[in-house]
Amino acid sequence: MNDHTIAAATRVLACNWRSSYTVPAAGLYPHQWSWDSAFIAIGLRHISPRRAQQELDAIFSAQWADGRLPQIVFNPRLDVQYSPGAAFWRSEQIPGAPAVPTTGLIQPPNHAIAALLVHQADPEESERRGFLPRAYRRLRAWHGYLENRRTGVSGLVHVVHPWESGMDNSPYWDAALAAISETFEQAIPRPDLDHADASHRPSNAEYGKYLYLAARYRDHACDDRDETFPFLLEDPAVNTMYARSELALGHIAELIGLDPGPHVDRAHAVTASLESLWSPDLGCYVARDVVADTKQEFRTVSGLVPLLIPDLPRTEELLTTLRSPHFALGDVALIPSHDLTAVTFNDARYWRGPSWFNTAWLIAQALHEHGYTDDASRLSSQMVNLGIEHDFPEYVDPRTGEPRGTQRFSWTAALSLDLYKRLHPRDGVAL
Ligand code: 2M8
Repeated sequence: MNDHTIAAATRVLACNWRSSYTVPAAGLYPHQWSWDSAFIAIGLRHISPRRAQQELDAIFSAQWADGRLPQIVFNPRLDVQYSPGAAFWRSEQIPGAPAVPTTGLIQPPNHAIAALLVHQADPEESERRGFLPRAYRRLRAWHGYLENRRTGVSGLVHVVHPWESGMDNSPYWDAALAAISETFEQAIPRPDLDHADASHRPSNAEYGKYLYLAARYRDHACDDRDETFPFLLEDPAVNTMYARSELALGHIAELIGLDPGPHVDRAHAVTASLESLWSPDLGCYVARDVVADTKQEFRTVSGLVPLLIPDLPRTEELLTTLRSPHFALGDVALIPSHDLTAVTFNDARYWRGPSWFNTAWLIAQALHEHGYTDDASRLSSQMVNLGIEHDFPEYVDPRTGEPRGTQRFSWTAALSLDLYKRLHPRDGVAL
């Protein structure tokens, strides 16, 4: 990447900008997605700290009365272009939903991490616009929702749908979905297949289960007190981002003159609870099915993301797994989303093998913070080079680096830009 290619990343973000937020990709994802926006804001802060604040403000303004930040905020004018859309969710009929149409589901809580970085990019502009106190109120309510409505006896947050993990067709969800005999009975539109190859996307059978679960949640008014909900899983990456975001929220609290203590305590409590997801056989964390009370013994990139927790006792073991033939750090184009040696590995299909730029960013950040600066720099360069070579692909084949899914994908551009700026810190921060 050079200055010319910084311009290319900037162009993707400019083309995907829609007056107050950025769509993940113009055709495939025409609305605002929650965790995408947080990753996008991390890149946008280098171009326009103000736009980065707006990006987060847009998702905050769709917050539900109970504090949840929705997975998707819909642009109702484009409802036929994505499924399931606003007409499926009918959020205007659900008590506590915001004025704008949204889904009732959530996505991983990476927002406080982004808000802190966005503030730090231009503290004066942040102060002028009152960004931090406003963000803090929204984030405290969001984390309150996770603590009060989504945390079980294990002390960990659970997801009620594969979409909530952001890693939609991860093998973690296979057994839980297989145990559900019902499927969605109506026609299942797949406008996604107009924009990406069917072999890169989840299957129709998976979509049947996805829509069944989404409709069931919607029909229970998205109320988390539904005790018979058939899908409840604890995911390592979701809980890591929650713990890490609590640390960021503690930092934000301090910056606005409040007590960081409760946030730091919460981060430590979640970190301690994560231990229950450790798999000694696999050398990484795994998901737990709360309904069946079983661990899902798969190596996925989600199980490595806890590296992002500063005082994690398992750093060395995770690094060994990251360097092993299962993830082959240094020998692959980019870290795969699933174990290269597993029978369930697929080099093209979404979150069952392909390499993603957001997880590579999380791991590069973690490697850097743990002092593995060479590994972090190598990984960052790989990511930046692949991003520019293939016009910012959604994901890539882990071995060849060939692009998969869609292109001109916003978080790929944003996070490549972020790493580039930090690798070449002329006017940015050093990695
Ligand atoms: C993918 O998920 C959406 C549903 O949320 C889809 O396939 O239609 C995932 O990769 C998810 O992590 C991401 O946030 C979303 C938009 O980029 O696309």
